[in-house]
Order: sequence, then structure tokens, then C-alpha cells
Amino acid sequence: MNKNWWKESVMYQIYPRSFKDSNADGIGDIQGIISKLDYLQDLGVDLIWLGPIYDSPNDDNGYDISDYYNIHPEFGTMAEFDELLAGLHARGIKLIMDLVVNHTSDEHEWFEKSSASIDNDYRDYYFWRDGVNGGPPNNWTSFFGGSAWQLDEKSGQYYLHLFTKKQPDLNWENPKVRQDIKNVLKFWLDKGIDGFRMDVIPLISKRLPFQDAEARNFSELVEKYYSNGPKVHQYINEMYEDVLQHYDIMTVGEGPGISTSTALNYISPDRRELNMIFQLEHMFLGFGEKGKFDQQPYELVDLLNILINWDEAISEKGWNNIFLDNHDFARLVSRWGNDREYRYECATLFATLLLTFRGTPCIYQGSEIGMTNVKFDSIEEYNDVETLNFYQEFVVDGDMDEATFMKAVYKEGRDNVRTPFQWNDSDSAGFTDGKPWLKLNPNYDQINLEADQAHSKSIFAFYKNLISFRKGNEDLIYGDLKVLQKEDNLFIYERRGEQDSYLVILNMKSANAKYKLPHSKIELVQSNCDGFPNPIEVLHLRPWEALVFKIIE
Ligand code: TEU
Ligand code: CA
Repeated sequence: MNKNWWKESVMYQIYPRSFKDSNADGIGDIQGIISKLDYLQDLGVDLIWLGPIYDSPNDDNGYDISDYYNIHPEFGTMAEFDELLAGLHARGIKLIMDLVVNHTSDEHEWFEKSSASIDNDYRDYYFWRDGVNGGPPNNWTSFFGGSAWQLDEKSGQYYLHLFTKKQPDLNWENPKVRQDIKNVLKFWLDKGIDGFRMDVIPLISKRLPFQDAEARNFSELVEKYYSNGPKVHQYINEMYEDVLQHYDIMTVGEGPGISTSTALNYISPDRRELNMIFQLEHMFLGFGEKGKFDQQPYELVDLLNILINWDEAISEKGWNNIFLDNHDFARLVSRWGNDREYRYECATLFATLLLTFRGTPCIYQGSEIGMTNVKFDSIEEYNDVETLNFYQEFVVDGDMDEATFMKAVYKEGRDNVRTPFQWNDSDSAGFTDGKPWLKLNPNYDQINLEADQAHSKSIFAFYKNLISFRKGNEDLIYGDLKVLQKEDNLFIYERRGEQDSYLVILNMKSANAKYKLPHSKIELVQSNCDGFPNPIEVLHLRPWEALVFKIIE
């Protein structure tokens, strides 16, 4: 096993709009992040993934970039970005940026030129096609509802957009596009950033000539038609050979449609492509035929099976990333746990899983204080384009009843994780002195960092403690993983290092459980419940109890 800094790091994702506002316009910004650098250092994370901060009309909150070389004025200036980077590095924290190059904004100069006429130098920067029988070129649907093709009245042709119609897909077949992207990479790497999180990177190579898809459900559509296209590895490898290999950096590709059988093609070191992927198989759990607002039941053991399968498939030759939430899915404590009676226990149990499983852990902002999902009263209060588009498609134009749709939004809508960070219980939770761009979760009077910091037993204290326990602990980071049990929502595994080995016991349900210890001598090193009785043969576990033991014999 090769050792690398990015395998030993604890990653933390910042969603810039919602982290901290410094100038009372209600929008989180770079100065806001700078004001919280000591907080990040105190928490102990050492690698930040910063969501997109580039110029953008914000149709998809920055995932629609109109200028890769400029900071969006609402976030600040390039000088402030440089200050942020220096401030992080001074604290020993690295920074990776979001790279969104499957598509641009329709307000990017390239698209404006491309759409100006049928015949111009930029026309084939994007995919323009004639319609078929008075409709779009094929039956592909977008991730955010409706056809993936938009008719341009002026030229009479359609352009491809796998996301919103304001996110036209770039044509990577065109070598000029690839060169332009490589220039973007160089620009940011020369500034000294430590790598990229590459948005929907397996989608960059399209299956031409755009034949109709025949898929039973949305996940299959993504895997078989949109993702893993014929030239995807050529394109990623080209970025690696021409740019990435010349820097000491880390890359993690967001991987919709990548499965355990295709993952190593992206991340095995001999491929010279990416270091890690954010696999989304567990995040897509519950997606029905029509995606996330068509919710289907699933069990917690499905999550465990996916994590275990990925570990088995990847960890000998590559390296996994472990995350349980991000800016696109529900709050982890609400999605996988019980955020009412057992919020503390669940948040700390999942922290234990994140930080002791094999792979680089990624913590999403707010998880370290146990922030939960939110329920806004009406659809008008929602901001997320995915939620709003599907509301239109399923409820307004379709036959889904509103209550069913809202139930899915409360469960899985992206605004659950985008409400502002809850710093304290003052007005606007200490996030802003103005009006927040998205309503706060009203529970900020109870759930906030200051409240956590006032107690030694808090979710924040637990994270901090476990992060520092993991730091530099090579046996825990690199040790083998052996699963002893996953049945009955009792998840038990060992991490076997060269010197020390650990036993992790997670009782993942709101009920007691019993477990017969396989070792005669163990020492408790981490626990989320008070008063653990001295090691005894049969453990009596409380609801959502999480224990980490060092194995002595
Ligand atoms: O997400 C890609 C992706 O797979 C998501 O669209 C996911 O299917 C959906 O959010 C589930 O609700 C990335 C970014 O993380 C996301 O924020 C962007 O909207 C999207 O790409 C387009 O850039
Ligand atoms: Ca601001």
C-alpha cells in the first residue's frame, strides 16, 4: 500500500453560500471562510473541498460557470481568494477546488459565441443537433427533469444539456475545448491549490451519435448512457499527462454511474487518471424509476453492503473516499439515523463510521454539530433548481400529489443540506447580519456550534476527538478491514494495522442489542455513550451506541 498525504487527510466540504457571510448581504463568502479558519484548524480537518466560487449566473448555485478565471463578486475577489489559500496553508490545511467542466453556463463566452450562428469557430464547443420528427434529437432526459435537449429558436437546432438548460454540455471531442480546460487547470494549480474535485467527470465523453436510450430507471440511464463514455479515460488521462502529473496534488472525481466494476479504471494508479472517486451508489439508494423524488424504501443494511462492496472491490489496488452526505443529498443524521430521539448518538455513530472505515473521510459542513434536514412550509421557500424543476414536472404538469412530492423533498431535497451553518443562537444563527439567501433551519436555537462548545459531551467535541485520534494513526488509516457482522443493524469490523488493531462496534438502531466479544482483552478507546462497564464477555449495547476498542489479545 502506497502512503500518500491525501489518504491520511480528513476532508471537509464547504458549501460557500451557506458557510459564513461577512458583509450582511445574506450570502456566505470568502471573507466569511477566512474568519473561520481558526475554527477549521481547531476541528482538526486538514483538507478543504471548496464548492464553486467562480463567476456564475447561479442557475445551479455556481455549478453553471460563466468565467473560470474570475471569482463571483458575491463571494469576493481574487485577492481574497489568495488570502484564503495562504491562510489555509499557514495552518497546514490544503485546499481543493470544484472543477465543473462537463458543462458551462449558457452565459459563458464560449456558449455565447457558439450560439451566435450555425457556422462559427465556437459552434462545436457544444453539441448542436437537428431535431427529429419535430422533436428533440433523442429521448434523453436531464438530471433535473425534462428533455436533455433545448431548442434554440434562432438556429432551429437543439443543444445538449444533461443538467439544466442553462448548463450546456461541452464537446470534449473538440481538442480546442480540451486545451482550454487544461489552461484552466494550470491557472489554478499555479496559484498553489492542492487539487480538484471534478464534477460529474465520467460524463465528459458522450456516446455518439446520440441514439435513443432504453433504460428501466434513472440510475441505469446514467450508468449505461451518460457515464463511462468511450473516450472518458483518454480525456482524463490527457489531463493527467499534460497537466496534473506535474503537481503534488490530489484529484477526486465525482462518479455518478461508476460502479465497483468500473471504478478502478479511473483510480488504479497505473491508469494515470484520478486518485479517488466519490462513488454515489449509496447516495442513489431510494431512487425510484424517475429518480430521487420517486422515493423507494431501502434498509440501512443496503448502505452497509455498498460500503463493504466498495472496500472489497477497490482497497487492494486503489483508495476509497468515505462520505455519507454532501450538498446534493440529505443530512446524514436525518437520512441514515434518528434525528429526533437519538440525534447525538446517531451523529456520533456516523462520525465513528466515517473516521474509522477504510478510505479518506469527507465531512460535510454542519455534520460536526449534527445539523438536520429542514421542512419549509411551502414550495415557494425552496431555492434548489432540482427541487423546483421536478415540482413543476411531477406536481404542476404531472399527476403526483403535492403531499407525496413534499414528503420526498423533506427526505431528500438538496436544500436540506444548504440551509446556513448554525454558529450560535443569535438572530440568523450568527451566519449573517442580513437576511440569509435561504431560510435557516429553525432548530438553530438548539442546534448550533456555540451550544456544542459549551459542553464537553457534544457532537463537535466527539468529532474533534476522533479526528485527532485518527491523525497520524497509520494502523487505523492503512490497516486491513475485516467485517465481522452487518446483520440486525449491528455493524462490526476490525482494522488490523502493523502494530495496533481496532475493533469497531456500531449498534445502528433505536433499540438495545447484545454482542459476544471475540477477544479476551480489549481496551476502550472511543465511545459515544457514558459509563461503559469494564470489558465483559457479552456487550449490552444501547441504541446507536458506537464503540472503538484497541485489541490487546
Ligand atoms: O452532481 C451530479 C449529480 O449526480 C447530482 O446531480 C445528483 O444526481 C443530484 O444532485 C441528486 O439530487 C454534481 C453537483 O454535485 C451538483 O451540485 C450539480 O448540480 C451537478 O453536478 C451539475 O453540475
Ligand atoms: Ca456575503
